[in-house]
Amino acid sequence: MAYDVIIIGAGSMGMSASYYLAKRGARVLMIDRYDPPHSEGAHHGDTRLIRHAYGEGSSYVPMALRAQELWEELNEISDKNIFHKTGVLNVGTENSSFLKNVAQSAESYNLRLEKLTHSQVNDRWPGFALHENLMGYFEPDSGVLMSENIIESYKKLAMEYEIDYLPNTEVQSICSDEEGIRITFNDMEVNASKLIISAGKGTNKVLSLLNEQLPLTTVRKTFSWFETNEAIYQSSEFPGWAYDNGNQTYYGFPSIEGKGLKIGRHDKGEVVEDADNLEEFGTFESDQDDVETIQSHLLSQSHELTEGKVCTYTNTPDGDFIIDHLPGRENIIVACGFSGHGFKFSSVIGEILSEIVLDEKTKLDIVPFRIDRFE
Ligand code: PYC
Repeated sequence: MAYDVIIIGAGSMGMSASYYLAKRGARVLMIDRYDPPHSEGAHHGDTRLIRHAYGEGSSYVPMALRAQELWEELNEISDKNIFHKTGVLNVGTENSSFLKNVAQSAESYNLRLEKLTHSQVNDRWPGFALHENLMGYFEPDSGVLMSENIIESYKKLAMEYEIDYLPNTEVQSICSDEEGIRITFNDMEVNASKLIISAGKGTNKVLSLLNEQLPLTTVRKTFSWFETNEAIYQSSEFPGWAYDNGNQTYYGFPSIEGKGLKIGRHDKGEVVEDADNLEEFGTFESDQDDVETIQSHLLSQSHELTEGKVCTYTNTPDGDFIIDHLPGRENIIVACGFSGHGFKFSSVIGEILSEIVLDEKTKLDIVPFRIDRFE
């Protein structure tokens, strides 16, 4: 059978693309070497933040706002919980470039944003104990996405549109020419007009089948949960948060459905050569020390660690994404290098990938994500 599109990689971006393409009538084959959601990539650990007043730069705001609309649509049609509107508190020193970007993003796009001193933060959320050199910008309309529920929901919806899905399958070869795409796996060959490669940390391994490589670095990251039953840390009372002091970046979540507070470090991490064999949580002293230190720095109470996990970021040299045709191969589209801040956009990136595959002009600007910026 010939497909309109084959998607290699059924993580957050590939799964969402499969849904938006199938919904629009495309014949889709999706292949993954695991069966997402799983713990081998970048989408596990229950939760991710969505921030609208974007500290990484205001050019991301239109994407964040469209992503939010699509999350709300998914919330309506899924039988799972997709989004908790907890709000997000962005914390830092007043002159940090992250907070300046947050304020600039809100001003440029007329977003609701409250500027708070450290004591206003501590009075409003007794779970915080910010030092006086810190301040906060609270965005009330953003919050927490349930990442694994999202992957399961897109998968169920895409299957209802009768995509073909091959989990636990490794692609053996890819051939692309003016006739289209041919791939082999398990000694079978299938054809398609287009190919999306959205294989996360496995992207360069897939690209090596085409003798291509992109400037991607895989980094081992950790995140942890801390025990708390206190009302002040539950999602009805406590927001998601992002902290940037210019040297260190952390993020955190309220306790959702009794799971405890979740905290992770966004900067640092170990560059890995073999991304399929990560050292387990606790291998490095910093795995535990980092998040314990930040608790005592930002929160009014420290809590006991109950669980820690590892995941990977696939980083580009500039921290911005790659969403583009592979140079010289108009029928291959690559979506990768989400650099630890992509999940919140996965709904809109799925929509964008569907527009590219269907030869439409994308509604949002994806020029900043072109591959030729690295030349
Ligand atoms: O981009 O907000 C974010 C984020 C949270 C956890 C990892 N990245």
